[in-house]
Amino acid sequence: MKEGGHITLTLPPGSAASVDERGRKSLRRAWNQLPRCQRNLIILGITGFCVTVLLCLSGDQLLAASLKDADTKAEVAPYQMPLPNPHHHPGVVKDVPKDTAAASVSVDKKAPQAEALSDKFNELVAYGEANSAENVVRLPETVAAQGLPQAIAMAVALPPPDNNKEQDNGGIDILNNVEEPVAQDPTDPLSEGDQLEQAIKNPLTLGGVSFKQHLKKIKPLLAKGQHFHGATNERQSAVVAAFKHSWAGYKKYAWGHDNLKPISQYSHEWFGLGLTIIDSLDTMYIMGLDDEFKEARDWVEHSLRFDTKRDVNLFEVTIRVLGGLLSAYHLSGDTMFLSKAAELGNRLLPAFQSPSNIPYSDVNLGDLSAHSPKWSPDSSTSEVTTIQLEFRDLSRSTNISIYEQVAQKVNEKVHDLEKNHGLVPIFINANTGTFRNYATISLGARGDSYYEYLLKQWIQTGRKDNDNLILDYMQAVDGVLTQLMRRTPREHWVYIGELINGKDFKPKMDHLTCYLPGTLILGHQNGMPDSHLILARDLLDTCYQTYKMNPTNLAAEISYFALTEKDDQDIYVKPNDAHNLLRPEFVESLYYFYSLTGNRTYQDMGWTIFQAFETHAKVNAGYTSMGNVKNAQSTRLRDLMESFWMSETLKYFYLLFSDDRKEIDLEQWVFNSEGHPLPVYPLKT
Ligand code: DMJ
Repeated sequence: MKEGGHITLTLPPGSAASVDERGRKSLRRAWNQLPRCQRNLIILGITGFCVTVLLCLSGDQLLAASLKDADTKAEVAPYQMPLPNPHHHPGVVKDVPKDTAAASVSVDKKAPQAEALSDKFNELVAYGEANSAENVVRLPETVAAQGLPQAIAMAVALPPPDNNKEQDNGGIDILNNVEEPVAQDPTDPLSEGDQLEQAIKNPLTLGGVSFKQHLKKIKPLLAKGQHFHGATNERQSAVVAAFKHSWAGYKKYAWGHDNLKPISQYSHEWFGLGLTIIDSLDTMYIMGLDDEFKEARDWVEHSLRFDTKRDVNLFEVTIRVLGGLLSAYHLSGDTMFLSKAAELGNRLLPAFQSPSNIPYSDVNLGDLSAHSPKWSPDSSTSEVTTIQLEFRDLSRSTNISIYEQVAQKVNEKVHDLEKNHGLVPIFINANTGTFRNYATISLGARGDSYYEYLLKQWIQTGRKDNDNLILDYMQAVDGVLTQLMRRTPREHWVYIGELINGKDFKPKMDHLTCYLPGTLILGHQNGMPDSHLILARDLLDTCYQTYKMNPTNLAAEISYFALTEKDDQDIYVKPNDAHNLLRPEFVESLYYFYSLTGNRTYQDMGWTIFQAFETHAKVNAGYTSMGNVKNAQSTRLRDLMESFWMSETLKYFYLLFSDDRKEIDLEQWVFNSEGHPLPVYPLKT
């Protein structure tokens, strides 16, 4: 029955009838004349033949046949370019998709969707060509906001071609789409691990090209720079004078070193990164100290080196150096600072190569390795959660995603961990990614800025509804209110205690915790409940009292609070805790209260404290830490001027005394934990 692929029906002799010769009538007559059994046999034969043919064809051929059939009838749909796997297809975007895509989407000019898609695609291809660095994934806000299909967005974010290598399309004919591309994660054009490796191996590059080349590509994204008018009143001028005095001592005795020892008139080295210069940059810019800013800027450009083989602390270097450089960049618009920040960001990345995504605490910037602290297997919780503002800003400023990605993973990891009413233990292990069992819970040392950065990151990223950051923040403040907040028995001072071993209440509060009123009022300004504001106000009063209660009008590092009336005093300081390191936290909170309410009482409170520093901390070569704030006649000068004095304490004094309480607009800027303002970004849709 089957001959050369043609089908022939053989009818009984004598009754054979050809369709061509006799027409339908005679064929039907002949068929009817056949005996019934013969007709049945013929039907059976035809059916059997058809079944055999069907069984011989493959499923694919059948589907192709049916689709081909459908194609000829249906309107042609716009062609979606297949997504090549960037690991197997270097350079395919640059060489292939523009024309292919354009041709493909214009297959049917009548389809309205196709034209719109074509426009968007071409727009993106143009953007992709201008930003062909390997790990660029972020789209310009305007484009991203249009909700463009991610598949197409990804196509333009693929690696640039390596002209020295032959094109390897992995056997897939993209032009003819003969084989399905390998499915890929649309958020990961290069793979995070590869991006990380690339940045670490080449710390002087961004996205595989030199800083200069990369910055040229992202020119439209670069910061424009801000203008400040300088001091406008006596109090501000007094702060500027204090800054100049500090700067002069540092310049004379410690230039290029981390800190000044103003008593011995010598330098103090910690990381060997000129911390005081970098921490002071934005303060000088805001104060309008142009000459000082210029000499600091030139030192950063010509003398700051990150390639020394020395361990540094990830958190400290991130908030002081990375934050300081980024802030200087945003305020001045000088891209030299951004290049330096990018190099530092690359050199800090080894910290994130841990099994858990929780970073190691220590990084060697020269040999590009990282490890846990020498004294413990654990990192401090506040340290690993107080790097995100800076790493995110580095990503958004450079349009290179890896920094934000690694920092965001820490957020996610910590979010998933079990907490005590939203409160976190102060130690976390970078290898296991878990909190240390029975670790203390505190809003002071090692815990403080975890809570600060939940709120500030949420503000930095445009205040998304129901974001984990703000949900965790609200839960944590509830935990503070229910688990840690107490009042003293007589004078009812509100304070925040600690939970030793995660459970036993201790009525101890670090001065560090006095950042909290400022953070709480900032949160309230951004929609948090009134209970936060009430706590903020009460705690601010207590913090002020920790200054006013001492004859120096300066606060001690740690204060204790009475639990019962048996204690002599409601607030007291133990001899070993009576030192003052020129810390900023209370002045910082006063600044937020003034900036957000306009109430000048906070300025007066700050002025009292500023004068106390003038009286007790000022020495010939600068300002110094003290050993004892409880005795105005014997403060026991300690001989260290930490860089946060110029980065934070003096900056917050200066802004607190400003006639313009929005000299830095808190709607547009968010201060990092070291007092460096960074821009607030619009919400990504
Ligand atoms: C600063 O380095 C930062 O404010 C940090 O978050 C906490 N400690 C000091 C200032 O006290």
